[in-house]
Amino acid sequence: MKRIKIDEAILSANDLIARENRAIFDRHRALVLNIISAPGAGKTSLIRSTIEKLSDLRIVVIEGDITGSLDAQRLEDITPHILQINTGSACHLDARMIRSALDYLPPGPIDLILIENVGNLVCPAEFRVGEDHKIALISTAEGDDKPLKYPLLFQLASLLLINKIDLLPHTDFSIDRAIRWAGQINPKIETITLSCKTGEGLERWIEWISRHLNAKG
Ligand SMILES: Nc1nc2c(ncn2[C@@H]2O[C@H](COP(=O)(O)OP(=O)(O)O)[C@@H](O)[C@H]2O)c(=O)[nH]1
Ligand SMILES: [Mg+2]
Repeated sequence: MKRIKIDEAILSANDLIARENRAIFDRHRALVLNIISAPGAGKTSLIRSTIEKLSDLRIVVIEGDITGSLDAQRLEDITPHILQINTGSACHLDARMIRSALDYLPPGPIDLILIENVGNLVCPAEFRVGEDHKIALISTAEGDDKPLKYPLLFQLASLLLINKIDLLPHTDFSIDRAIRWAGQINPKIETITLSCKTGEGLERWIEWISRHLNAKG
């Protein structure tokens, strides 16, 4: 008798669909960023600022929520290209969910696809969806120990964004500690500190995106 470990089976099935997603993304020549954070760290705010700053690019947003479409509604005035996925009880987006949204991509080239994953630092990191990069977003309001407590995300992410630096005077968050701990888990991770509220640091995030768009050609 062979006992199948369900988790492994689910994950490898997920990875097969992630590969299909990747092929679809490649046909559109899109750079795909999977943005992962705890609830309230600033994913929707970041996406809004990004669309505003990169208004000459063709950008599609995929919104993942357990229920409802409040975040999509917050973006509707600046882009028509929003695909909403409701995960039901699932605390993450998986490759199959993303695959079902890709039938609704606008035709032709797309520069950038921004995926707002379900707010959670654990499960979203476990599921590849065919993205180019996972972006780990934390905010100064939630403590600087997140890299140590949720290492998988920081191990897999290409970039750590530390948002809400405007709140630093009111918190005990240490940027140095957060960067050091993230670096211990993933020496290759880059870090950008920013505030979606004041706009400080956003230009470095935009430069990071431009660099990766150029690298894709
Ligand atoms: N002070 C401050 N508030 C922010 C910043 N970025 C986002 N917020 C606020 O934090 C709350 C949650 O942001 P949201 O983008 O909805 O986070 P999400 O749940 O990760 O999508 C909202 O009230 C935002 O206005 C920031 O840089 N500074
Ligand atoms: Mg949001």
